[in-house]
Amino acid sequence: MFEGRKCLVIGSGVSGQGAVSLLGHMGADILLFDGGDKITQEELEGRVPRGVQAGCYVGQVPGEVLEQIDVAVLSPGVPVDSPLVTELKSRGVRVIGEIELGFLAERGRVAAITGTNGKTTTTTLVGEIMKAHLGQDKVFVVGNIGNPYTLEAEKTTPDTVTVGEISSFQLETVESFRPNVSAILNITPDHLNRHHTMEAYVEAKERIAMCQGPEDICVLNYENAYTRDFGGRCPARAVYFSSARELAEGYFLRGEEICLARDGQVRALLNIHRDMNLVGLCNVENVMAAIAIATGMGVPLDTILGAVRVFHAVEHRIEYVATKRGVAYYNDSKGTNPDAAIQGIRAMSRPTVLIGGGYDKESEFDQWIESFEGKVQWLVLIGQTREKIAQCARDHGFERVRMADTYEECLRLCTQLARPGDAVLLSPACASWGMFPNYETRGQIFKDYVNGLEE
Ligand code: UMA
Repeated sequence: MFEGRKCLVIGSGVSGQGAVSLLGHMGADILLFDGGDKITQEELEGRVPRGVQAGCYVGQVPGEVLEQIDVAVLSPGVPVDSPLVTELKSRGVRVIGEIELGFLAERGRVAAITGTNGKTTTTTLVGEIMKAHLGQDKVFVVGNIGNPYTLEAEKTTPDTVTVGEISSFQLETVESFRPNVSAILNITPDHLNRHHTMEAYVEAKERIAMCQGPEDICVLNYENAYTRDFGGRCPARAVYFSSARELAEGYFLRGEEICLARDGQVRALLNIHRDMNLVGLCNVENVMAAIAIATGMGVPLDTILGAVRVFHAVEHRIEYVATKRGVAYYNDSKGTNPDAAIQGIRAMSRPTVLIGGGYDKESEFDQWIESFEGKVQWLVLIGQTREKIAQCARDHGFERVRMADTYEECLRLCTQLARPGDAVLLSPACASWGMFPNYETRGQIFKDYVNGLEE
């Protein structure tokens, strides 16, 4: 498919390295480019996977080289409207994303999950369910979760299942990607600095089902206006779930029971307190979605419920860390947008000292502040967005705001402000970029700090 074709991989992070590796095995003539200002030529060359040949360019690709490119493969972090990509498109170069490249090598079945929030938990749970059904070595969990699709795609066979967490960044550049079961968990404003408008963000998310047909399934949240509406237009068969009302057909919450309505019959599947180890309504939704996805992939209900019962919270997502001097610490570093952070606050059952702020994605914080509802005692702010959030808090009459210049200062301040019986919650409503390389580092530093506190 790409044999002998000149392929330019843009971005040399984990996705770019995966793409180079797969293209190498496909016999492509590879060039690797990175536009980062901190990376040197030597470092870039060091990122080319062993056994693969690739010409490396830092900062700029010379015009005469651009002229020879047949295909460009974008890493998710590369905007589709960046000058280099625009130039390549104007030259008629085929531009695809790393997920599309992975899918071109796929030989098995695929379940793909997107949504503003809940993707990682749902993807991990679906992966666990599929492993319980097929065995560890028959399931690949890939995508935005951190494991590039291009590193696993060649291992797939007609008996394997790939479970992908697919972000809007990744969906912008799919062409033929066709999951057997897709899911859009919810859509709320996020990444508007990249997609510019909500319409473009929603459109990117909907691309997950773009190539599906009536024999495929798309799992959708009935309580989100965007995803509910999409069910009417979606090319796959829509299967809904709802945490707020009883559905005539689909998965819903009745009291403490997750139920399935099918062919006029309602069946209680599991109790959200007894049979689940996850907290918060958002996780009830994630579990309902995972059951719907796994059922769509042909897993028997008993296997699904068995896997749900033993599943624990994903790291950095409303993760309980420890209780020190009567204060319970929760790491929700993955609360990288206001909507996710609202779920974090809802899951708290104690007065809460909240850590907020970080990279500016042009989010609006009003609803997040409104969700404090007497539960948040103090808001401790860090990062680029702290002034904007502080102003927004004042506008909503919330005055108990403190500023910290460094993360260390912020953590110490939280410990001083929290009283026995309180919770300290890291759920910043912002991405970590600018202060940390990723949300995992932000969460890990928090956990190390908490674990180092005296009992
Ligand atoms: N780069 C360029 N030009 C650009 C932008 C970046 O050359 O215009 C270079 C950078 O200098 C850097 C490299 O590209 O060297 C980084 O590429 P990348 O940003 O695509 O990052 P990867 O390391 O390949 O990780 C990506 C995802 N990153 C992003 O979407 C920003 C990871 O998601 C994902 O886990 C990984 O692929 C594997 O699929 C992270 C993320 O933050 C977790 N995702 C966002 C989110 O969850 O909100 C969408």
